[in-house]
Amino acid sequence: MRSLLACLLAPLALLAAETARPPNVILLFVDDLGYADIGPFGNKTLRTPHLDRFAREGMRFTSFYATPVCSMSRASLLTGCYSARVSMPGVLFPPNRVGLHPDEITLAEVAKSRGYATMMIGKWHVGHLPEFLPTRQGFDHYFGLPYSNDMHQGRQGFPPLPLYRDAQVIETEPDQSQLTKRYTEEAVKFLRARRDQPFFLYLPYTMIHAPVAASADFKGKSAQGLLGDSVEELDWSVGQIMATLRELGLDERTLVIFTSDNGPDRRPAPPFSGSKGTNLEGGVREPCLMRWPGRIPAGTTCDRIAGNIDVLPTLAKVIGAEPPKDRVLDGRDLSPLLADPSGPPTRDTHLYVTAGQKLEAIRQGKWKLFLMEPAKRKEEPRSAGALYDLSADPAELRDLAAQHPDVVATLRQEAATRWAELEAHRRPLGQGAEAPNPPATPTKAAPARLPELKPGDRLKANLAPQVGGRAFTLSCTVMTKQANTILVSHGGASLGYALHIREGRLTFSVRRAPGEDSEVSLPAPLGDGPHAVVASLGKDGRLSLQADGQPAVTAPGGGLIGKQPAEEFCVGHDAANPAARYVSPAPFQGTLSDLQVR
Ligand SMILES: [Ca+2]
Ligand SMILES: [Ca+2]
Repeated sequence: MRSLLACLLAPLALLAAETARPPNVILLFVDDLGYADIGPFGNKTLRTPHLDRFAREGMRFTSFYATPVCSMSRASLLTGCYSARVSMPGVLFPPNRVGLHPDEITLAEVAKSRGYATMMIGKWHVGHLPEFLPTRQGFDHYFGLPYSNDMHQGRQGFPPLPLYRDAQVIETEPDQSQLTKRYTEEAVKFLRARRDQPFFLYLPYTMIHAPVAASADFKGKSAQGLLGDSVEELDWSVGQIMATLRELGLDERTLVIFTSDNGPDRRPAPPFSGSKGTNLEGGVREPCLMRWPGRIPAGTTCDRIAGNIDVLPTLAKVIGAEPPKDRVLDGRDLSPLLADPSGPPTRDTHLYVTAGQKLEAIRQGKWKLFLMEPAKRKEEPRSAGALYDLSADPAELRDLAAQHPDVVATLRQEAATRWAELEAHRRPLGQGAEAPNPPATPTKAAPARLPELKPGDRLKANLAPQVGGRAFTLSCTVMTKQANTILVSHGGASLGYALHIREGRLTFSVRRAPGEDSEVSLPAPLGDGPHAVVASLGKDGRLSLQADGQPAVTAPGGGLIGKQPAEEFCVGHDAANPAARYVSPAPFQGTLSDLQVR
C-alpha cells in the first residue's frame, strides 16, 4: 500500500519540484540597434523572421528606454539604476582606469543569490581592469570583448583588441566577422550544459556597433549593405537560441528579453527624431521584446514607460530573489505588466541622463520636458523648456510649453525633486589600481619647441604634444587684460582640452567625449602683471589649476582623454571646432611665453 501510494505521489512531487524551479533568464542586448531596425518595430527592408516570431509569441514594449551611449546603458542594465546614480560616464576607453564599482550588485549577483549558473557572452564595457571584469561581478564565466570593437590597434595608443575567456585574454584582434557566430555557439553550448539547473545568460552582442561585420553566410545577402547583413545575422542568432530552448524543453520555463543599448549610429529611428548620442526619443527609445510562453500573453504590446533600469527588479521578482535593500534602485518590477500590458504603470516617470551625468529631460506620462540649454547639448537640440506630447508628437517637433505652463511647472518641480534625491544618493565609480603613465607615442617628425610658439601659431596633430591616454601638465607665463580669450586649445567637438579665460576667470577644460566636459576655474581674475600658470590632468582623471604658486583648485574628472586629438594644437586661439565652452573669445592679446606640455 505504502509503495502504491509512493508510486502515485511520486509524479506529483516531481511536478511540484518542477513548478517550484524558478525560471531561467536570457538577456539579449544588441549594440546600436535602433527602434526601427527590426520587423516587429516597423522595419520593412530587413529580414528578421526569428524576431518577428519572438514578437508574435511574446510582448513588445514600445516605450522602453536605454541611454544615449554604451557604458552608461550597460551600467543601468546591470544595476537597475540610472547611470548617474552609479557615476558611470557615457563611454569608457581603453586608457581609462575606472569601472562599475565592485560593490554594485549586478543582475548576475542577484541571480547567484538564488544559486543560478551565470554566464556572460559579448561586450562588457563597464571597466576592463581585472577588478572590474564580469567574473568579479557575479558571472561564473565570460567570453567576449571588454569594450567596443572600434577600440582596436588601429586607433592611436590603444592596445590590440582583446578577446577574453573568463579573466584571461585568449586572442587579440579577433576576426570580427565571426563574432556573432562564435557568441551564438558559446550560448548554445551553455544552454545545453546548464539545461538541468536554473541559469542566467547575458548576451550583449558586439554587433551592430561599427565597424560592422557579418560572416560569409550573411555578407552581401541583405537589402541594406553590411549593416543589414549584420542585423540579419543577429536575427539568425536569436533563432538559434530559441530553437535550442525548444529542443531542450525549456521554452516555458525561460524568460527571454531582447533589447538594445542605444539608438542607431547616425541613422534615423522613425517615427522618432534623433539617433545615438542624443536624448531625443530616437537616441534612447529601444526596441524591446519579452517572451515567456504561458506567463506572458502572446502577440501583445505594452506602451507603459519601462526601460533597462527595470530589468534587475523584474529579474529579482521572477526568480524569487531579494532585490538589493541597502541602496536606492531606480527601476521597478515589470512583472505585473508582463501579465497585463495595459495594467497600471509600474512607474510613470523617466529621467533622461546625459553622457556627462547631467539631467537633460524628464518624461511623465505623455509629457516630455527638456531642461538643459541647447548649447550644452549635442546635435538636434531642443530648447531648454521645450515641452512635447509624445503620444501625439513622437518626433518632438511641436513645442507646447506656451500652451501648458502648468505642465511645465509640474515637470520642472518633479525633475528638481528627483535629481536632488539622486545627487544625494549618488554612488561612486570604481577606481582601478594606479598604472605607470604610458610613454608618449613617438612621432615621426621632431616636435616643435613649444616655448618658441607665439599667439596665432598652430601645430598639426602629429607635431602636437601627445595627450591621448596619459596624464599631462600644461604650463605657461601669461599677461593679458582680456576677459574672454584662449591661451591654448587642442582638439575639437569630440575630445580635447583648452586653457582659456572666460568671463574674467582662467579656466582649464577637458573634453573626453562629445558633451563630456570637465572644467576647473580660478576663483578670481588673474589681475595685471605676468602670472605663472599650471594646469594638469592627473592619472586619476582629476583636473587641477594653479597660478603663481597659490594652492591649486581641483575638480573631479571622468578619466583621461581617450586618444590623441586629430585637430591642431593652437596658441592664443582655437582654429576649428571649439575644444571647450568659450564665451565669445577674442584672439589673445598680451604676452604668452614659456609654454610647456609635459
Ligand atoms: Ca552602443
Ligand atoms: Ca558586485
